[in-house]
Amino acid sequence: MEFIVKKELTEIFSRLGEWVAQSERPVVITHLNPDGDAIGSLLGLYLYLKNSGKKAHGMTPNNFPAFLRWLPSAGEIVRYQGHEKRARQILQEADLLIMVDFNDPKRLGRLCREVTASSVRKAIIDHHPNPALDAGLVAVQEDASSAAELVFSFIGQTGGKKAITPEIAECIYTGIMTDTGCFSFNSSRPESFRTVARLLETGIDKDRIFNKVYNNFSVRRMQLLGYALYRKMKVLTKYHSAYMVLTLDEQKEFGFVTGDSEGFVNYPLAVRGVIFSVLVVEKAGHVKLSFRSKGKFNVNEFARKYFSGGGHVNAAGGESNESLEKTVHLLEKTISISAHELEEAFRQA
Ligand SMILES: [Mn+2]
Repeated sequence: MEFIVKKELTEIFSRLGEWVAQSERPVVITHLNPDGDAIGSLLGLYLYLKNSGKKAHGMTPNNFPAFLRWLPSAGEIVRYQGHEKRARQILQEADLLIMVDFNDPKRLGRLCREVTASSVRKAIIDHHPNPALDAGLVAVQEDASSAAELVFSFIGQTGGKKAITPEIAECIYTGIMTDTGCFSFNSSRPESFRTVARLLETGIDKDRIFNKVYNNFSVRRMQLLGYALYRKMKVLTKYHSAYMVLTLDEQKEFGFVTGDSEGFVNYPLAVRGVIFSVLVVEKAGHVKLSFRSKGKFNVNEFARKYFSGGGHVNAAGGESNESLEKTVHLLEKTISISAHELEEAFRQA
């Protein structure tokens, strides 16, 4: 089996391979509010380390959505929030920290202090631009479909074909599938499909994975989606944009649990003429925003500039500490400021 990665990345991976060989207690860590790529990358790498005889751990800052809990060994992930004492102990005993699917310490939430205070070796495997986390080894490839694809390259390069077990393949496939919206964006590199082909060769059932992740709504969640689209979607035709706002009261009404609004932001992009979509979710004490676009409109820049966030060209997140009302006002204003870029992107779409 051949693994094609950028040359610099091959070198970083071989050094990381040495670090892993020297490590007895590695910990794999991912970001706050983990998505499919975060959990898929974490578990894929965690399982590989465990299979290599390490006393490995996987750690998240907080809980992750129910549609990812079926993944192999998901129950072994240590959640920092609510299990601080145990997490701290694990971090104190660790001799290597590998961060996956993020490269900004802000994305660690309260776990940030523990990670930055640790003096052990740190490495990053990620596909987000502008690394801002202090680490000895930084394996970032921006044009990779997902962090999971890079984890696959690392395992393949270090452990060879046999190291990719069907369990690891399921985790990595989930990461690639979710971060590309089922291969509808971030997935134009032929190498991503070669990776998928190799994952399928391990015998995994990709249709089963799709059903576990996407055809897994609770009745209330499906009704919330219907409500959001019918009652809450605001289309700004002039700006080729649309947004939806979910208040805390509305979330309560629909028995909202973590992950329930996952993917909602993609739906307005299916409307003809809409190239920019925003989902605004009120949280206790702050407001969370998700951004998606079609084509050239850069939501990474938009999120960075106005909502202290970031991500990729077509998918990003951000937040606001203003009230919901003020946040929505700011959103409308920033959309109108971006009229020229939106118009350009619309014309090219
Ligand atoms: Mn990702």
